[in-house]
Amino acid sequence: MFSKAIVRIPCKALISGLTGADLGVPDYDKALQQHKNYVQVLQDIGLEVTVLEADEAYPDSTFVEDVALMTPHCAIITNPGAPSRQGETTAIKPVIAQFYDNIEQIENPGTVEAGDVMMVGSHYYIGLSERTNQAGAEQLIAILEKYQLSGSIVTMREVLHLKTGLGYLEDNNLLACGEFLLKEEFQQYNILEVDAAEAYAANSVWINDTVITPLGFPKSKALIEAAGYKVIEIDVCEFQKIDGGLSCLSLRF
Ligand code: CIR
Repeated sequence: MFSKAIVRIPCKALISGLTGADLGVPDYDKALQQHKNYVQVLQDIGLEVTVLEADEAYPDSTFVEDVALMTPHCAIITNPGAPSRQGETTAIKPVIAQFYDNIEQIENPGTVEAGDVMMVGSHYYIGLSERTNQAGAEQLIAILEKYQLSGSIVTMREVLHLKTGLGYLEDNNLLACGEFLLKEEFQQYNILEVDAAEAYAANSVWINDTVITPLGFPKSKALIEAAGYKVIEIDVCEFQKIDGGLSCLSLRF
């Protein structure tokens, strides 16, 4: 169960955030409103939310999930693989220090973005992506093991981050799409197959028995409801334009 979340208000520079999507430029005012709604939903679910000020130096800084991995025993500040995002870690560290005594750090030449890390109980799957490299994944596994946690590496090639195509919903239920459907290491889970046309909804997030899912993906919503969850839809289409999903917008712990 989670009790807290950290989010960062999108900055105006968000409109020039990194993207591989061909969905146009985000509307900043709409993004701000969507972010407010997102925070409201987290609060309604019962999380105590720390809302950080916008940071104009970093267009993608609203995607706080990527700069830290929060575990029950320690927080790990990552080392983003995207050069334009590397400085984001400096600003998040003092915030996390308010909540954690044990803070670890991924160092060069290792890179990790925590969108590539999926927690399943005390095990952490780490996707090797364009942002997370082998050295970073190995450092992360060594840190996890220091705290009696474990990690393993997942190869991938189709999506930006591991959790772009996967979402663990607890109780052995795993939302999955595309290349992840047939991966050996995930066959032990009850795979909820997200339709390829709704791939964006694979990035849905379990929070204390509620699943938040992006608005506009009815088949995925029905799939998650059929698995027994209460579902709340949130419109995050302005963030989708720059490859951001629901999980990326918060650190939950
Ligand atoms: C980026 O490319 O870094 C941002 N535009 C989107 C980050 C999305 N984060 C995530 O999937 N965890």
